[in-house]
Amino acid sequence: MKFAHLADIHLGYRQYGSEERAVDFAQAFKKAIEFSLSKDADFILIAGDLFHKKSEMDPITLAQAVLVLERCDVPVIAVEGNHDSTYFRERYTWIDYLSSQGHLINLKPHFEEGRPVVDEWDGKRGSFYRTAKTSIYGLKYYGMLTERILQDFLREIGDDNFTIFMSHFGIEGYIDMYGCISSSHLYHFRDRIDYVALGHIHRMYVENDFIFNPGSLESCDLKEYSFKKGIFIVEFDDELKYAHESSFYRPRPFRIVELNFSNYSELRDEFLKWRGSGKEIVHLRINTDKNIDREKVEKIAREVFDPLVLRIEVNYSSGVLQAVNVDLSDRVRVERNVISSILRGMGYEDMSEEILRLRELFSAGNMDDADSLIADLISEKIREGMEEVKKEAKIEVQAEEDEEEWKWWEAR
Ligand SMILES: [Mn+2]
Repeated sequence: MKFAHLADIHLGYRQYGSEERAVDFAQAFKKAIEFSLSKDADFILIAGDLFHKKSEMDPITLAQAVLVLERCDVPVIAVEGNHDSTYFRERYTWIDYLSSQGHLINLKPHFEEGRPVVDEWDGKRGSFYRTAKTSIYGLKYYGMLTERILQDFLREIGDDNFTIFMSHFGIEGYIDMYGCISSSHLYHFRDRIDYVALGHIHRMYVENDFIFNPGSLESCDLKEYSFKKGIFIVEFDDELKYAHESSFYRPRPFRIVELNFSNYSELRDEFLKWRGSGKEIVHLRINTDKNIDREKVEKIAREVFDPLVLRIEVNYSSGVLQAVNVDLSDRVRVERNVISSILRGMGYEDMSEEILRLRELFSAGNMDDADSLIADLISEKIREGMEEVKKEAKIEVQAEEDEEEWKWWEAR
């Protein structure tokens, strides 16, 4: 039995506004699938974030997914990631759409009385799928509720043959990222689960030949450039064998150049030392204590680097501002107290932790995590609001929906 494990494909990501970057993501996906098929995989796993955006689908991105998936003559089994899914709002996702068209199998539980129900894939829905020698259980990303749902879900996993648990969340300790979960929840079920297939963190890691995260294929962010990325090809007969593969493609190169500015001709000489093969994503960090002409810098950089994308960051701080000796932990503590007391005064004390965290994420420029946190907060507030409404009106919303609503997506 052999399978491929992919994650974090991010189709449709026009990084830095570049159409070519969106093509890079699609090419990487195509090559990863072709490679998996060439290795005779019996099935292919996509552990979340096939698409970069939850909505705003365009025909090219959809075609990039469909044209590749169409060529797969083995099952492709997926879960939704934070980029694919909108948590609890019962919305039809693009992964649901691909599933309804037979391009892949989208595993996710449904809920009864707030608990996940783990049932077998029936051709339209389900949260586990059986092949001849393997059971695959899939749980999508549920924001800040993932940890709680995970514990309920794992208890439902049966003790079959080779068992894979696939989901989309980070494990604590690999990267400083919002929403990571302790791996102890998974080890608790090690007697029943043979392979944990994760996505979310865009960097490869393997923990005790049990928890596997392949990393993304391309860099979604400058800081991801040095991460080890690729896919796993996994084989199981009597023992587990695996290889992390990335030889089948070449991610777009990033070039980060940091230097101190003195004059324009020296700048050109410095750039020449850093020149690469062209069509790279070039990120310049220029430290200076005088005003510089950005357009002039850009013109020189374009001539030297012939970049696909050029980004220029100018730091005027050097030599102008002197560092003030402040105890950072003290400053943070004072700031937290001030913000907490303001929020308390405004009746928002229950949200002060989240607001402080948001402030940290914004100041670190970590917009992706800030976006996730905001989406979580909103969905949590909507959920709380819904519960209040239900309590007050004392109506069984669920029963009514079941009878009245036309489930058009089932009418294939
Ligand atoms: Mn991702």
